[in-house]
Amino acid sequence: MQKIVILTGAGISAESGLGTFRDVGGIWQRYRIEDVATPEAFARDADLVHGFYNARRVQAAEARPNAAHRALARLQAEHAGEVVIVTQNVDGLHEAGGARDVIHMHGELARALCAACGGRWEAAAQMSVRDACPDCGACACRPDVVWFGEMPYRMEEILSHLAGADIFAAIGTSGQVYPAAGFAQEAALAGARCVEINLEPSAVAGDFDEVRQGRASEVVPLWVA
Ligand code: BV8
Repeated sequence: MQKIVILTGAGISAESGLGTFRDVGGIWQRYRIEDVATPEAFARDADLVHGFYNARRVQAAEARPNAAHRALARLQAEHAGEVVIVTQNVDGLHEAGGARDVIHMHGELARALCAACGGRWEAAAQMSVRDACPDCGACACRPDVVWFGEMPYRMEEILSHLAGADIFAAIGTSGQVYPAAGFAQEAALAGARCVEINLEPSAVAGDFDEVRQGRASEVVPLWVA
């Protein structure tokens, strides 16, 4: 069995009703990254940042996985140990669709992080910086997501998977955020065949051997079959 590494972005959750970032009307057209998705923003106005993530956490909790999430879970189940899902998404829809061991390189809305001691715990639906850390008691909690200027999680592990990939697929991502946008080149260096599945060609479509255009819930089940 060939090793398959899959990177997903906001586009795979779009049909589950969760907003993407850079499409028309996207999140970054309604909020400025500098106001809600950097450590400096959090230091400046923790309540504004928590409000931004609290609203998304409620939305994500109400969302349901779509056929694309379920198709990737089937692929994983049919090829135990050979299919790695890396997601830029902070929702839990891959797990809700049956996927296992998902690598959340940009963190998870469902997790809280203590900025004082590094403790992590399950986030309440509505979080505030005044919530006391269950480990150290400090009131310094933040969403456990990776902001711009912060190192994404589990990068060594991800790069190791890419180095051994036979197939790399990027699904529902605009290819505008690094290091994720550079993964196709990493995989190609290892000799992997790279496939992009997206509504429109991404900013790095040229890094792929094949580009399949369409909605994830339609194209991914066909690609997995
Ligand atoms: C890092 C947080 C280094 C959680 C996100 C200056 C200072 C510091 C860093 C930089 C800098 N300049 C550049 C950088 C690097 C920076 C970067 O890449 N910036 C870009 C904007 C140029 N990257 C970073 O800062 C990263 N860290 O470099 O650290 C370092 C080194 C050492 C030590 C310390 C640090 C961190 C990046 C992570 C930032 N956090 N999210 C959250 O709020 O969610 S990233 C943000 O964009 C989103 O969260 C998302 O995860 C990510 C990618 O977006 P996409 O998922 O691709 O979504 P998008 O809307 O863009 O595209 C959706 C696509 O789907 C579209 O193409 C659309 O056509 C398609 N689609 C829509 N519907 C469908 C569909 N496809 C199929 N079916 C459909 N139905």
